[in-house]
Amino acid sequence: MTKNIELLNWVESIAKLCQPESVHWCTGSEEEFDDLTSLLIEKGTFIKLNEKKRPNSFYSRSDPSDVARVEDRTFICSKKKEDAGPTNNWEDQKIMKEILLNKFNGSMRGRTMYVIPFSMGPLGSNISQIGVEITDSPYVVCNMKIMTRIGKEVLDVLGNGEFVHCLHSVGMPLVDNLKDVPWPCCEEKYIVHFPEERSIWSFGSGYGGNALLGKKCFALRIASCMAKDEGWLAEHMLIVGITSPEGIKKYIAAAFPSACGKTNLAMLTPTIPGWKVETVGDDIAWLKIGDDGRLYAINPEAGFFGVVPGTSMDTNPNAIMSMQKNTIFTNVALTPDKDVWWEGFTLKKPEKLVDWLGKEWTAESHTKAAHPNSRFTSPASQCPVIDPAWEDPKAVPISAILFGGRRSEVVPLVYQAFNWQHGVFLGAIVSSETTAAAEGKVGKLRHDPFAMLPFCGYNMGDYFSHWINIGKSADEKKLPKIFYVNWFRKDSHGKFIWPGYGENIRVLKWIHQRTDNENSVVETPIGFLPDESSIDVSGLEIQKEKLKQVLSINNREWLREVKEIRDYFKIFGNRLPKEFIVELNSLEEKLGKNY
Ligand code: O2Y
Ligand code: MN
Repeated sequence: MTKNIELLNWVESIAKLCQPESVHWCTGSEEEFDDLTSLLIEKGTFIKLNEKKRPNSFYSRSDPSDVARVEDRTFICSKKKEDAGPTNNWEDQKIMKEILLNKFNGSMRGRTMYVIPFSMGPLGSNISQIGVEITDSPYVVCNMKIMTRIGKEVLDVLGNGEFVHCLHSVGMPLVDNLKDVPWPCCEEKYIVHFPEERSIWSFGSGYGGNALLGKKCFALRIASCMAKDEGWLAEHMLIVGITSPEGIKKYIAAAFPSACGKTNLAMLTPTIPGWKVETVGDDIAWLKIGDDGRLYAINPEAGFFGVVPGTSMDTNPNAIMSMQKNTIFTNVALTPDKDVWWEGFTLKKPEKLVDWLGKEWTAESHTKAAHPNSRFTSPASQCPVIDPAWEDPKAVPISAILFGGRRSEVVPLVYQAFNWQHGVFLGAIVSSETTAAAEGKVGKLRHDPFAMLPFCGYNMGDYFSHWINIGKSADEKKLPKIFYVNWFRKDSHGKFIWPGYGENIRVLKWIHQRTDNENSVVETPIGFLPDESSIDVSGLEIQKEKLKQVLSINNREWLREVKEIRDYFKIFGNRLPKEFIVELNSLEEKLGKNY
Protein backbone atom coordinates (compact mmCIF):
# COMPACT_ATOMS: atom_id res chain seq x y z
CA MET A 1 0.00 0.00 0.00
CA THR A 2 1.60 3.26 1.11
CA LYS A 3 3.82 4.53 3.90
CA ASN A 4 2.87 8.14 3.24
CA ILE A 5 2.05 9.31 6.77
CA GLU A 6 0.06 12.33 5.63
CA LEU A 7 -2.09 10.10 3.40
CA LEU A 8 -2.59 7.41 6.02
CA ASN A 9 -3.54 9.98 8.66
CA TRP A 10 -5.87 11.80 6.31
CA VAL A 11 -7.68 8.60 5.27
CA GLU A 12 -8.05 7.61 8.91
CA SER A 13 -9.42 11.01 9.91
CA ILE A 14 -11.91 11.08 7.01
CA ALA A 15 -13.08 7.55 7.82
CA LYS A 16 -13.66 8.71 11.40
CA LEU A 17 -15.62 11.72 10.17
CA CYS A 18 -17.70 10.06 7.43
CA GLN A 19 -18.20 6.71 9.21
CA PRO A 20 -18.34 4.41 6.17
CA GLU A 21 -19.15 0.72 6.51
CA SER A 22 -15.78 -0.17 4.96
CA VAL A 23 -12.72 1.40 3.33
CA HIS A 24 -11.40 0.25 -0.04
CA TRP A 25 -8.02 1.36 -1.41
CA CYS A 26 -8.28 1.35 -5.20
CA THR A 27 -5.61 -0.61 -7.03
CA GLY A 28 -6.71 0.46 -10.50
CA SER A 29 -6.75 -3.16 -11.72
CA GLU A 30 -9.11 -4.48 -14.39
CA GLU A 31 -10.56 -6.97 -11.83
CA GLU A 32 -11.40 -4.09 -9.54
CA PHE A 33 -13.13 -2.27 -12.41
CA ASP A 34 -15.11 -5.43 -13.24
CA ASP A 35 -16.14 -5.88 -9.59
CA LEU A 36 -17.29 -2.27 -9.41
CA THR A 37 -19.27 -2.39 -12.64
CA SER A 38 -20.97 -5.60 -11.42
CA LEU A 39 -21.83 -3.86 -8.16
CA LEU A 40 -23.19 -0.86 -10.06
CA ILE A 41 -25.34 -3.14 -12.23
CA GLU A 42 -26.69 -4.77 -9.07
CA LYS A 43 -27.52 -1.36 -7.60
CA GLY A 44 -29.30 -0.29 -10.80
CA THR A 45 -26.79 2.53 -11.44
CA PHE A 46 -25.39 0.80 -14.54
CA ILE A 47 -27.04 -1.13 -17.33
CA LYS A 48 -24.62 -3.24 -19.30
CA LEU A 49 -24.75 -2.25 -22.96
CA ASN A 50 -24.96 -4.73 -25.83
CA GLU A 51 -21.60 -6.53 -25.65
CA LYS A 52 -21.57 -7.18 -29.40
CA LYS A 53 -22.21 -3.56 -30.32
CA ARG A 54 -20.36 -1.83 -27.50
CA PRO A 55 -18.01 -4.10 -25.57
CA ASN A 56 -17.38 -3.44 -21.88
CA SER A 57 -19.62 -0.35 -21.90
CA PHE A 58 -22.25 0.88 -19.47
CA TYR A 59 -25.32 3.06 -19.39
CA SER A 60 -26.21 5.29 -16.48
CA ARG A 61 -29.00 7.74 -15.63
CA SER A 62 -28.41 10.43 -13.04
CA ASP A 63 -31.01 11.83 -10.71
CA PRO A 64 -32.91 14.44 -12.80
CA SER A 65 -31.76 17.15 -10.39
CA ASP A 66 -28.06 16.26 -10.73
CA VAL A 67 -27.19 16.81 -14.36
CA ALA A 68 -24.38 19.39 -14.60
CA ARG A 69 -21.76 21.43 -12.83
CA VAL A 70 -23.33 23.78 -10.29
CA GLU A 71 -21.52 27.10 -10.52
CA ASP A 72 -23.65 28.83 -7.90
CA ARG A 73 -22.74 26.08 -5.40
CA THR A 74 -19.01 26.22 -6.24
CA PHE A 75 -16.84 28.10 -3.74
CA ILE A 76 -13.26 29.31 -3.56
CA CYS A 77 -12.43 29.64 0.13
CA SER A 78 -9.15 31.51 0.13
CA LYS A 79 -8.03 33.11 3.40
CA LYS A 80 -8.83 36.58 2.09
CA LYS A 81 -11.97 37.33 0.08
CA GLU A 82 -10.07 39.56 -2.35
CA ASP A 83 -7.86 36.60 -3.29
CA ALA A 84 -10.89 34.74 -4.67
CA GLY A 85 -11.76 37.85 -6.65
CA PRO A 86 -14.97 39.16 -8.16
CA THR A 87 -15.71 36.16 -10.39
CA ASN A 88 -15.79 33.48 -7.67
CA ASN A 89 -18.15 32.67 -4.80
CA TRP A 90 -16.17 33.14 -1.62
CA GLU A 91 -16.94 32.04 1.91
CA ASP A 92 -14.90 32.43 5.09
CA GLN A 93 -12.72 29.34 5.60
CA LYS A 94 -13.76 28.78 9.21
CA ILE A 95 -17.46 29.13 8.49
CA MET A 96 -17.24 26.87 5.44
CA LYS A 97 -15.19 24.21 7.25
CA GLU A 98 -17.82 24.14 9.99
CA ILE A 99 -20.60 23.68 7.45
CA LEU A 100 -18.65 20.95 5.66
CA LEU A 101 -17.65 19.09 8.80
CA ASN A 102 -21.33 18.99 9.67
CA LYS A 103 -22.31 17.77 6.21
CA PHE A 104 -19.60 15.09 6.03
CA ASN A 105 -20.22 13.90 9.58
CA GLY A 106 -21.58 10.39 9.04
CA SER A 107 -22.25 11.14 5.37
CA MET A 108 -20.91 7.74 4.22
CA ARG A 109 -22.77 5.54 6.71
CA GLY A 110 -23.83 2.26 5.14
CA ARG A 111 -21.52 2.83 2.16
CA THR A 112 -17.99 1.88 1.14
CA MET A 113 -15.40 4.64 1.21
CA TYR A 114 -13.05 4.37 -1.78
CA VAL A 115 -9.55 5.84 -1.72
CA ILE A 116 -8.35 6.66 -5.24
CA PRO A 117 -4.71 7.69 -5.70
CA PHE A 118 -4.53 9.37 -9.11
CA SER A 119 -2.01 11.14 -11.29
CA MET A 120 -2.92 14.13 -13.41
CA GLY A 121 -0.56 13.76 -16.33
CA PRO A 122 1.72 10.89 -17.38
CA LEU A 123 3.40 9.19 -14.44
CA GLY A 124 6.85 10.62 -14.04
CA SER A 125 6.43 13.83 -16.05
CA ASN A 126 7.81 16.86 -14.22
CA ILE A 127 4.59 18.68 -15.12
CA SER A 128 2.31 15.97 -13.62
CA GLN A 129 0.75 16.20 -10.15
CA ILE A 130 -0.75 13.67 -7.78
CA GLY A 131 -4.10 13.75 -6.02
CA VAL A 132 -6.05 11.36 -3.84
CA GLU A 133 -9.84 11.31 -4.07
CA ILE A 134 -11.86 9.81 -1.26
CA THR A 135 -15.40 9.08 -2.42
CA ASP A 136 -18.43 7.00 -1.48
CA SER A 137 -19.47 6.64 -5.14
CA PRO A 138 -18.39 3.56 -7.11
CA TYR A 139 -19.65 5.39 -10.24
CA VAL A 140 -17.00 8.04 -9.55
CA VAL A 141 -14.29 5.37 -9.14
CA CYS A 142 -15.14 3.85 -12.55
CA ASN A 143 -15.10 7.27 -14.22
CA MET A 144 -11.86 8.28 -12.48
CA LYS A 145 -10.24 5.09 -13.75
CA ILE A 146 -10.94 6.24 -17.31
CA MET A 147 -10.30 9.95 -16.81
CA THR A 148 -7.03 9.73 -14.86
CA ARG A 149 -4.23 7.28 -14.09
CA ILE A 150 -5.19 5.57 -10.83
CA GLY A 151 -3.91 2.96 -8.41
CA LYS A 152 -0.77 1.34 -7.10
CA GLU A 153 1.77 2.90 -9.47
CA VAL A 154 0.57 6.32 -8.40
CA LEU A 155 1.31 5.51 -4.75
CA ASP A 156 4.79 4.38 -5.79
CA VAL A 157 5.44 7.68 -7.54
CA LEU A 158 3.90 9.61 -4.62
CA GLY A 159 6.21 8.04 -2.03
CA ASN A 160 6.27 10.44 0.89
CA GLY A 161 5.46 13.41 -1.31
CA GLU A 162 2.59 15.88 -1.27
CA PHE A 163 -0.77 15.35 -2.91
CA VAL A 164 -3.99 17.30 -3.45
CA HIS A 165 -6.65 16.19 -0.94
CA CYS A 166 -9.93 15.58 -2.77
CA LEU A 167 -12.90 14.58 -0.62
CA HIS A 168 -16.24 13.65 -2.15
CA SER A 169 -19.51 12.31 -0.82
CA VAL A 170 -22.84 11.95 -2.57
CA GLY A 171 -24.35 13.05 0.75
CA MET A 172 -26.89 10.28 1.21
CA PRO A 173 -25.98 8.08 4.18
CA LEU A 174 -27.89 4.82 4.37
CA VAL A 175 -29.38 5.23 7.83
CA ASP A 176 -32.75 4.48 9.43
CA ASN A 177 -33.47 1.71 6.92
CA LEU A 178 -33.17 4.15 4.03
CA LYS A 179 -33.16 2.22 0.77
CA ASP A 180 -30.36 3.05 -1.65
CA VAL A 181 -31.23 4.48 -5.06
CA PRO A 182 -29.41 4.08 -8.40
CA TRP A 183 -28.13 7.67 -8.30
CA PRO A 184 -27.72 8.84 -4.70
CA CYS A 185 -27.22 12.58 -4.23
CA CYS A 186 -28.37 15.41 -2.00
CA GLU A 187 -30.38 18.52 -2.82
CA GLU A 188 -27.93 20.84 -1.08
CA LYS A 189 -24.59 20.75 -2.89
CA TYR A 190 -21.19 22.19 -1.98
CA ILE A 191 -18.23 22.14 -4.36
CA VAL A 192 -15.59 23.81 -2.23
CA HIS A 193 -11.93 24.60 -2.86
CA PHE A 194 -9.35 25.63 -0.28
CA PRO A 195 -6.56 26.85 -2.57
CA GLU A 196 -3.95 27.58 0.12
CA GLU A 197 -4.18 24.07 1.57
CA ARG A 198 -4.68 22.53 -1.89
CA SER A 199 -7.82 20.70 -0.89
CA ILE A 200 -11.28 20.09 -2.36
CA TRP A 201 -14.45 19.15 -0.50
CA SER A 202 -17.36 18.16 -2.70
CA PHE A 203 -20.72 17.20 -1.22
CA GLY A 204 -24.11 16.25 -2.60
CA SER A 205 -23.56 15.63 -6.33
CA GLY A 206 -22.43 12.52 -8.18
CA TYR A 207 -22.15 14.20 -11.58
CA GLY A 208 -19.22 15.12 -13.81
CA GLY A 209 -17.24 18.16 -12.84
CA ASN A 210 -18.81 18.19 -9.36
CA ALA A 211 -17.64 14.68 -8.51
CA LEU A 212 -14.74 13.63 -10.75
CA LEU A 213 -12.47 15.88 -8.75
CA GLY A 214 -9.36 15.45 -10.93
CA LYS A 215 -10.98 17.42 -13.70
CA LYS A 216 -12.29 20.94 -13.12
CA CYS A 217 -11.70 21.10 -9.35
CA PHE A 218 -8.07 19.96 -9.35
CA ALA A 219 -6.73 20.30 -12.90
CA LEU A 220 -8.12 23.83 -13.23
CA ARG A 221 -9.17 25.50 -9.96
CA ILE A 222 -6.49 24.17 -7.62
CA ALA A 223 -3.86 23.75 -10.36
CA SER A 224 -4.31 27.36 -11.50
CA CYS A 225 -3.27 28.43 -7.97
CA MET A 226 -0.29 26.06 -7.97
CA ALA A 227 0.66 27.34 -11.42
CA LYS A 228 0.59 30.97 -10.29
CA ASP A 229 2.82 30.21 -7.31
CA GLU A 230 5.23 28.10 -9.35
CA GLY A 231 5.37 30.02 -12.65
CA TRP A 232 3.42 27.76 -15.01
CA LEU A 233 -0.10 27.72 -16.51
CA ALA A 234 -3.14 25.47 -15.89
CA GLU A 235 -5.59 26.17 -18.66
CA HIS A 236 -9.00 25.22 -20.05
CA MET A 237 -7.44 24.32 -23.40
CA LEU A 238 -7.42 21.52 -25.91
CA ILE A 239 -4.09 20.52 -27.47
CA VAL A 240 -3.67 19.28 -31.06
CA GLY A 241 -0.82 18.52 -33.40
CA ILE A 242 -1.27 19.82 -36.96
CA THR A 243 0.90 18.42 -39.74
CA SER A 244 1.15 20.03 -43.16
CA PRO A 245 1.47 18.02 -46.39
CA GLU A 246 5.21 18.86 -46.24
CA GLY A 247 5.39 17.07 -42.90
CA ILE A 248 5.83 20.17 -40.74
CA LYS A 249 4.15 19.53 -37.40
CA LYS A 250 3.02 22.29 -35.04
CA TYR A 251 1.15 21.92 -31.78
CA ILE A 252 -1.53 24.40 -30.82
CA ALA A 253 -3.48 24.91 -27.61
CA ALA A 254 -6.96 26.44 -27.74
CA ALA A 255 -9.27 27.83 -25.09
CA PHE A 256 -13.01 27.96 -25.69
CA PRO A 257 -15.82 28.32 -23.17
CA SER A 258 -17.72 25.14 -22.34
CA ALA A 259 -19.64 23.55 -25.21
CA CYS A 260 -18.14 25.62 -28.06
CA GLY A 261 -17.13 22.53 -30.04
CA LYS A 262 -13.82 21.98 -28.28
CA THR A 263 -14.00 18.18 -28.56
CA ASN A 264 -14.83 18.55 -32.28
CA LEU A 265 -11.80 20.77 -32.86
CA ALA A 266 -9.59 18.48 -30.78
CA MET A 267 -10.46 15.54 -33.08
CA LEU A 268 -10.99 17.44 -36.32
CA THR A 269 -11.05 15.54 -39.62
CA PRO A 270 -9.41 17.91 -42.11
CA THR A 271 -11.14 18.54 -45.43
CA ILE A 272 -7.97 19.77 -47.19
CA PRO A 273 -5.95 16.91 -48.66
CA GLY A 274 -2.60 16.21 -47.03
CA TRP A 275 -3.31 17.93 -43.71
CA LYS A 276 -3.43 15.91 -40.50
CA VAL A 277 -4.79 16.78 -37.05
CA GLU A 278 -3.91 14.63 -34.03
CA THR A 279 -5.32 14.86 -30.53
CA VAL A 280 -3.26 15.43 -27.40
CA GLY A 281 -6.17 16.58 -25.22
CA ASP A 282 -9.71 17.90 -25.55
CA ASP A 283 -10.24 20.02 -22.45
CA ILE A 284 -7.31 20.88 -20.18
CA ALA A 285 -3.65 21.80 -20.74
CA TRP A 286 -0.84 22.33 -18.25
CA LEU A 287 1.94 24.43 -19.75
CA LYS A 288 5.49 25.14 -18.61
CA ILE A 289 8.43 26.94 -20.15
CA GLY A 290 11.09 24.38 -21.10
CA ASP A 291 14.88 24.63 -20.89
CA ASP A 292 14.96 25.85 -24.50
CA GLY A 293 12.62 28.76 -23.68
CA ARG A 294 9.63 27.31 -25.54
CA LEU A 295 6.25 26.66 -23.92
CA TYR A 296 5.52 22.93 -23.46
CA ALA A 297 2.14 21.34 -22.70
CA ILE A 298 0.69 18.11 -21.34
CA ASN A 299 -2.85 16.88 -21.19
CA PRO A 300 -3.28 16.08 -17.48
CA GLU A 301 -6.21 13.77 -18.23
CA ALA A 302 -6.31 10.22 -19.60
CA GLY A 303 -9.87 10.22 -20.94
CA PHE A 304 -12.65 12.26 -22.48
CA PHE A 305 -15.78 13.32 -20.61
CA GLY A 306 -17.42 14.73 -23.71
CA VAL A 307 -20.89 16.05 -24.34
CA VAL A 308 -22.74 13.75 -26.74
CA PRO A 309 -25.78 15.50 -28.25
CA GLY A 310 -24.85 16.72 -31.72
CA THR A 311 -22.01 14.19 -32.04
CA SER A 312 -22.27 11.94 -35.10
CA MET A 313 -20.17 10.27 -37.77
CA ASP A 314 -20.65 13.51 -39.74
CA THR A 315 -19.73 16.01 -37.03
CA ASN A 316 -17.04 14.06 -35.13
CA PRO A 317 -16.30 10.53 -36.37
CA ASN A 318 -13.23 10.26 -34.13
CA ALA A 319 -15.33 10.87 -31.01
CA ILE A 320 -17.85 8.28 -32.18
CA MET A 321 -15.04 5.76 -32.70
CA SER A 322 -13.47 6.64 -29.34
CA MET A 323 -16.71 5.58 -27.60
CA GLN A 324 -17.05 2.27 -29.40
CA LYS A 325 -15.95 0.24 -26.35
CA ASN A 326 -14.90 0.60 -22.68
CA THR A 327 -17.19 3.61 -22.33
CA ILE A 328 -19.63 4.89 -19.71
CA PHE A 329 -22.61 6.85 -21.03
CA THR A 330 -24.53 9.11 -18.69
CA ASN A 331 -27.99 10.55 -19.42
CA VAL A 332 -28.29 9.52 -23.06
CA ALA A 333 -31.20 7.39 -24.32
CA LEU A 334 -31.29 3.57 -24.41
CA THR A 335 -32.33 1.63 -27.52
CA PRO A 336 -34.39 -1.60 -27.35
CA ASP A 337 -31.26 -3.63 -28.22
CA LYS A 338 -29.34 -2.00 -25.37
CA ASP A 339 -27.31 0.50 -27.31
CA VAL A 340 -27.30 4.28 -26.96
CA TRP A 341 -28.81 7.21 -28.83
CA TRP A 342 -28.94 10.99 -28.55
CA GLU A 343 -30.23 13.92 -30.57
CA GLY A 344 -28.03 14.40 -33.64
CA PHE A 345 -26.54 10.89 -33.57
CA THR A 346 -28.56 9.76 -36.59
CA LEU A 347 -30.66 11.81 -38.99
CA LYS A 348 -33.62 9.47 -38.57
CA LYS A 349 -34.91 9.20 -35.02
CA PRO A 350 -35.31 5.67 -33.69
CA GLU A 351 -38.94 4.62 -33.38
CA LYS A 352 -38.70 3.61 -29.74
CA LEU A 353 -36.31 4.40 -26.92
CA VAL A 354 -36.17 4.75 -23.19
CA ASP A 355 -35.17 8.35 -22.51
CA TRP A 356 -32.66 9.73 -20.00
CA LEU A 357 -35.44 9.92 -17.42
CA GLY A 358 -36.22 6.23 -17.84
CA LYS A 359 -39.50 6.93 -19.64
CA GLU A 360 -40.79 5.34 -22.85
CA TRP A 361 -40.01 7.65 -25.79
CA THR A 362 -41.10 7.48 -29.42
CA ALA A 363 -40.08 9.38 -32.54
CA GLU A 364 -43.29 11.42 -32.09
CA SER A 365 -42.36 12.52 -28.58
CA HIS A 366 -41.84 16.24 -28.11
CA THR A 367 -39.21 15.88 -25.41
CA LYS A 368 -35.49 15.28 -25.82
CA ALA A 369 -34.45 11.63 -25.51
CA ALA A 370 -31.00 12.55 -24.18
CA HIS A 371 -30.22 15.31 -21.71
CA PRO A 372 -28.44 18.24 -23.47
CA ASN A 373 -25.50 17.77 -21.07
CA SER A 374 -25.36 13.98 -21.43
CA ARG A 375 -21.82 12.60 -21.56
CA PHE A 376 -19.53 9.79 -22.65
CA THR A 377 -16.48 8.79 -20.61
CA SER A 378 -13.89 7.07 -22.85
CA PRO A 379 -10.17 6.36 -22.65
CA ALA A 380 -8.23 8.91 -24.75
CA SER A 381 -6.10 6.04 -26.06
CA GLN A 382 -9.14 4.85 -28.04
CA CYS A 383 -9.23 7.99 -30.17
CA PRO A 384 -8.22 6.96 -33.73
CA VAL A 385 -6.24 10.19 -34.13
CA ILE A 386 -4.56 10.24 -30.72
CA ASP A 387 -1.19 11.94 -31.07
CA PRO A 388 1.86 9.66 -30.71
CA ALA A 389 3.25 12.11 -28.13
CA TRP A 390 0.04 12.46 -26.09
CA GLU A 391 1.59 10.75 -23.07
CA ASP A 392 5.14 11.93 -23.63
CA PRO A 393 6.41 13.02 -20.19
CA LYS A 394 8.58 15.61 -21.97
CA ALA A 395 5.36 17.31 -23.19
CA VAL A 396 4.80 18.91 -26.59
CA PRO A 397 6.04 22.35 -27.72
CA ILE A 398 3.25 24.83 -28.41
CA SER A 399 3.53 27.13 -31.46
CA ALA A 400 0.15 28.86 -31.26
CA ILE A 401 -2.50 29.62 -28.67
CA LEU A 402 -6.08 30.19 -29.80
CA PHE A 403 -8.86 31.90 -27.92
CA GLY A 404 -12.43 31.90 -29.11
CA GLY A 405 -16.08 32.00 -28.24
CA ARG A 406 -19.50 31.63 -29.73
CA ARG A 407 -20.26 35.06 -31.21
CA SER A 408 -22.99 35.46 -33.82
CA GLU A 409 -21.90 39.07 -34.45
CA VAL A 410 -18.94 41.48 -34.36
CA VAL A 411 -15.99 39.02 -34.09
CA PRO A 412 -14.31 37.86 -37.34
CA LEU A 413 -13.41 34.27 -38.20
CA VAL A 414 -9.76 34.68 -37.19
CA TYR A 415 -7.22 37.34 -36.30
CA GLN A 416 -3.76 37.38 -34.82
CA ALA A 417 -2.54 39.35 -31.82
CA PHE A 418 0.17 41.97 -32.37
CA ASN A 419 2.30 40.51 -29.57
CA TRP A 420 2.12 38.52 -26.28
CA GLN A 421 0.63 41.36 -24.21
CA HIS A 422 -2.04 42.01 -26.83
CA GLY A 423 -2.68 38.24 -27.00
CA VAL A 424 -3.22 38.11 -23.25
CA PHE A 425 -5.70 40.97 -23.65
CA LEU A 426 -7.51 38.91 -26.32
CA GLY A 427 -7.74 36.00 -23.87
CA ALA A 428 -9.23 38.35 -21.30
CA ILE A 429 -11.95 39.65 -23.65
CA VAL A 430 -13.34 36.21 -24.57
CA SER A 431 -17.10 36.23 -24.37
CA SER A 432 -19.54 33.64 -25.58
CA GLU A 433 -23.22 32.89 -26.03
CA THR A 434 -24.12 30.36 -23.33
CA THR A 435 -25.26 26.76 -23.92
CA ALA A 436 -26.45 23.92 -21.71
CA ALA A 437 -23.17 22.63 -20.19
CA ALA A 438 -23.49 24.88 -17.18
CA GLU A 439 -26.87 25.33 -15.61
CA GLY A 440 -28.43 28.71 -16.42
CA LYS A 441 -29.95 30.65 -19.28
CA VAL A 442 -29.13 29.49 -22.81
CA GLY A 443 -28.15 31.97 -25.57
CA LYS A 444 -27.02 34.83 -23.31
CA LEU A 445 -23.69 36.55 -23.95
CA ARG A 446 -21.35 36.16 -21.01
CA HIS A 447 -17.76 37.26 -20.52
CA ASP A 448 -15.57 34.23 -20.02
CA PRO A 449 -11.94 35.39 -19.84
CA PHE A 450 -9.59 32.68 -21.14
CA ALA A 451 -12.65 30.34 -20.93
CA MET A 452 -11.64 30.18 -17.25
CA LEU A 453 -14.54 32.06 -15.64
CA PRO A 454 -15.88 29.00 -13.77
CA PHE A 455 -12.43 27.50 -13.31
CA CYS A 456 -9.90 30.09 -12.13
CA GLY A 457 -9.10 29.29 -8.50
CA TYR A 458 -7.99 32.81 -7.55
CA ASN A 459 -8.51 36.47 -8.35
CA MET A 460 -8.94 36.70 -12.12
CA GLY A 461 -7.17 40.09 -12.13
CA ASP A 462 -4.08 38.40 -10.68
CA TYR A 463 -4.50 35.60 -13.22
CA PHE A 464 -4.30 38.19 -16.04
CA SER A 465 -1.10 39.59 -14.47
CA HIS A 466 0.34 36.08 -14.20
CA TRP A 467 -0.14 35.63 -17.95
CA ILE A 468 1.50 39.01 -18.67
CA ASN A 469 4.40 38.12 -16.36
CA ILE A 470 4.97 34.81 -18.17
CA GLY A 471 5.54 36.92 -21.30
CA LYS A 472 7.87 39.31 -19.47
CA SER A 473 9.96 36.54 -17.96
CA ALA A 474 10.39 34.66 -21.25
CA ASP A 475 11.99 35.32 -24.59
CA GLU A 476 8.89 36.45 -26.49
CA LYS A 477 10.26 35.26 -29.83
CA LYS A 478 10.11 31.69 -28.50
CA LEU A 479 6.60 31.94 -27.09
CA PRO A 480 3.54 30.81 -29.06
CA LYS A 481 1.80 33.33 -31.30
CA ILE A 482 -1.71 34.17 -30.12
CA PHE A 483 -4.92 34.14 -32.22
CA TYR A 484 -8.64 34.71 -31.75
CA VAL A 485 -11.15 32.60 -33.69
CA ASN A 486 -14.93 32.61 -34.06
CA TRP A 487 -16.59 29.81 -36.02
CA PHE A 488 -20.08 31.00 -35.11
CA ARG A 489 -20.66 34.31 -36.91
CA LYS A 490 -24.11 34.53 -38.51
CA ASP A 491 -25.49 36.43 -41.50
CA SER A 492 -28.54 38.70 -41.50
CA HIS A 493 -30.76 35.61 -41.91
CA GLY A 494 -29.35 34.06 -38.74
CA LYS A 495 -27.40 31.42 -40.68
CA PHE A 496 -23.82 30.46 -39.81
CA ILE A 497 -21.54 32.00 -42.45
CA TRP A 498 -18.60 29.63 -41.95
CA PRO A 499 -19.24 25.88 -42.42
CA GLY A 500 -17.14 24.92 -39.36
CA TYR A 501 -16.25 21.36 -38.32
CA GLY A 502 -13.63 19.79 -40.66
CA GLU A 503 -13.49 22.99 -42.72
CA ASN A 504 -11.89 24.73 -39.74
CA ILE A 505 -8.64 23.17 -40.98
CA ARG A 506 -8.56 26.08 -43.44
CA VAL A 507 -8.20 28.48 -40.53
CA LEU A 508 -5.75 26.15 -38.77
CA LYS A 509 -3.69 26.05 -41.97
CA TRP A 510 -3.52 29.86 -41.97
CA ILE A 511 -2.50 29.81 -38.30
CA HIS A 512 0.09 27.07 -38.95
CA GLN A 513 1.64 29.27 -41.63
CA ARG A 514 1.45 32.42 -39.52
CA THR A 515 3.54 30.79 -36.81
CA ASP A 516 6.36 31.06 -39.35
CA ASN A 517 5.26 34.55 -40.42
CA GLU A 518 4.12 33.19 -43.78
CA ASN A 519 1.12 34.73 -45.57
CA SER A 520 0.34 38.38 -45.99
CA VAL A 521 -1.89 39.96 -43.40
CA VAL A 522 -3.96 43.09 -43.11
CA GLU A 523 -3.15 45.20 -40.07
CA THR A 524 -6.40 46.38 -38.47
CA PRO A 525 -7.16 48.07 -35.14
CA ILE A 526 -8.07 44.70 -33.55
CA GLY A 527 -5.07 42.71 -34.83
CA PHE A 528 -3.69 41.08 -37.98
CA LEU A 529 -6.50 39.75 -40.19
CA PRO A 530 -5.96 37.31 -43.06
CA ASP A 531 -5.64 38.74 -46.47
CA GLU A 532 -8.78 37.17 -48.06
CA SER A 533 -6.64 35.31 -50.57
CA SER A 534 -4.53 33.73 -47.83
CA ILE A 535 -7.34 31.53 -46.47
CA ASP A 536 -7.40 28.34 -48.54
CA VAL A 537 -11.00 27.93 -49.77
CA SER A 538 -10.18 25.53 -52.60
CA GLY A 539 -12.98 23.03 -53.05
CA LEU A 540 -15.22 24.91 -50.63
CA GLU A 541 -18.48 26.42 -51.73
CA ILE A 542 -18.36 29.80 -50.07
CA GLN A 543 -19.21 32.94 -51.96
CA LYS A 544 -16.54 35.64 -52.08
CA GLU A 545 -18.82 38.14 -50.29
CA LYS A 546 -19.49 35.60 -47.55
CA LEU A 547 -15.77 35.12 -46.95
CA LYS A 548 -15.37 38.89 -46.94
CA GLN A 549 -18.25 39.18 -44.46
CA VAL A 550 -16.88 36.56 -42.06
CA LEU A 551 -13.49 38.30 -42.09
CA SER A 552 -14.87 41.81 -41.78
CA ILE A 553 -14.79 44.12 -38.82
CA ASN A 554 -17.09 47.05 -38.21
CA ASN A 555 -15.47 49.93 -36.32
CA ARG A 556 -18.76 51.17 -34.88
CA GLU A 557 -19.55 47.70 -33.48
CA TRP A 558 -16.03 47.37 -32.11
CA LEU A 559 -16.17 50.79 -30.44
CA ARG A 560 -19.32 49.57 -28.69
CA GLU A 561 -17.42 46.40 -27.76
CA VAL A 562 -14.56 48.48 -26.29
CA LYS A 563 -16.99 50.46 -24.14
CA GLU A 564 -18.60 47.26 -22.93
CA ILE A 565 -15.22 45.62 -22.15
CA ARG A 566 -14.08 48.75 -20.29
CA ASP A 567 -17.24 48.53 -18.17
CA TYR A 568 -16.72 44.81 -17.55
CA PHE A 569 -13.09 45.29 -16.53
CA LYS A 570 -14.23 47.61 -13.71
CA ILE A 571 -15.13 44.55 -11.63
CA PHE A 572 -11.42 43.79 -11.27
CA GLY A 573 -10.69 47.18 -9.65
CA ASN A 574 -7.02 47.71 -8.86
CA ARG A 575 -6.20 44.05 -9.65
CA LEU A 576 -6.70 44.74 -13.38
CA PRO A 577 -3.27 44.92 -15.01
CA LYS A 578 -2.48 48.43 -16.21
CA GLU A 579 -1.37 46.85 -19.48
CA PHE A 580 -5.04 46.16 -20.28
CA ILE A 581 -5.89 49.86 -20.05
CA VAL A 582 -3.02 50.53 -22.45
CA GLU A 583 -4.46 47.91 -24.84
CA LEU A 584 -8.01 49.26 -24.53
CA ASN A 585 -6.91 52.86 -25.12
CA SER A 586 -4.81 51.86 -28.08
CA LEU A 587 -7.66 49.83 -29.60
CA GLU A 588 -10.12 52.66 -29.08
CA GLU A 589 -7.77 55.20 -30.61
CA LYS A 590 -7.12 53.06 -33.68
CA LEU A 591 -10.84 52.36 -34.16
CA GLY A 592 -11.59 56.08 -33.81
CA LYS A 593 -9.03 56.96 -36.47
CA ASN A 594 -10.39 54.45 -38.92
CA TYR A 595 -14.03 55.26 -38.27
O1 O2Y B 1 -21.42 19.39 -16.42
C1 O2Y B 1 -20.38 18.78 -16.14
O2 O2Y B 1 -20.17 18.32 -15.03
C2 O2Y B 1 -19.35 18.57 -17.14
S1 O2Y B 1 -18.68 20.06 -17.66
C3 O2Y B 1 -17.38 19.68 -18.72
C4 O2Y B 1 -17.06 18.39 -19.00
C5 O2Y B 1 -16.02 18.11 -19.85
C6 O2Y B 1 -15.33 19.14 -20.39
N1 O2Y B 1 -15.64 20.42 -20.13
C7 O2Y B 1 -16.66 20.70 -19.33
C8 O2Y B 1 -16.91 22.15 -19.09
O3 O2Y B 1 -17.91 22.55 -18.53
O4 O2Y B 1 -16.07 22.95 -19.52
MN1 MN C 1 -14.32 22.08 -20.38
